[in-house]
Amino acid sequence: MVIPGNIEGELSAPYGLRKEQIEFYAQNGYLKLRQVFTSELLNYYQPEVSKKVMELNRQSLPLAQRSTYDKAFLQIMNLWVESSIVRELVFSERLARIATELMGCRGVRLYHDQALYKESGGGATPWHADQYYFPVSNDNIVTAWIPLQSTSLEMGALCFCGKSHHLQYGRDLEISDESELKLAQALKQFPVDETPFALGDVSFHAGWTFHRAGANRTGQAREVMTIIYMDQDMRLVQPKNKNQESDLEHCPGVAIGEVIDSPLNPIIFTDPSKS
Ligand SMILES: O=C(O)CCC(=O)C(=O)O
Repeated sequence: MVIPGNIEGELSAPYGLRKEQIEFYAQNGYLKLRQVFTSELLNYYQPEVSKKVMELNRQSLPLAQRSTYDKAFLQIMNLWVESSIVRELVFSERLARIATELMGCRGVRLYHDQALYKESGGGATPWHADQYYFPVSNDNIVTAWIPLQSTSLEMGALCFCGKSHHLQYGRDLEISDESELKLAQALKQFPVDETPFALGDVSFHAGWTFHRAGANRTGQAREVMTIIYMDQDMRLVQPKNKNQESDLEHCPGVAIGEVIDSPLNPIIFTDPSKS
């Protein structure tokens, strides 16, 4: 299918990140950006992302019978491999340039993408930091969270704990009832950003920033696409827990100590002035 010219242009044109926004990310470990994409673009990709989620979903248990993790969302990874249309969004230069500028590295490669669909009645996403799951050599890893509809707190908008990327406590906690309980206590000293997302808003959070989302108390699924970018020079390290062991599947054929340069981890953007 041929991509409409205006959408192609929007995917690649720079967003125009300001210096104070880069500073906010460095200080707080996350950044919420307004109107990164138009509703036209998101409404163009939403049907394909949803189609792939439905096709690839293997979760068939009713919500009441699932674990806390599985109640939080349907999680479908690496849609870009399954759909040439979703690939266009995941390879957006606009998004990858933002990730590169926020982390101050010379470029970014894909760790993986994932759709996170919180069903109507789906549970809360407990407090956690993503980097607990990643066997990587430095902290330059960031998730872009891209809602495919306007997302209220009632629907499960993502919330961030500002400055929590400096906290060492809780870095050994997987997503669970335990992480929710222990981190809710430990994070009381930090400011929480709990605000809705308009359609077009996109957030970026660092690997060690603690975040959560409430339950979906609306009658509509909360449809979100995410892209995890890492420093293009990131190396694989020895996994430190069973979840990092499982995440090796995202870096096929890469040996411990090597740059994560597998076919599943393409470079999406390199800053021409730093290449
Ligand atoms: O979408 C959610 O509920 C959680 C998202 C999240 O934890 C992430 O993208 O890192």
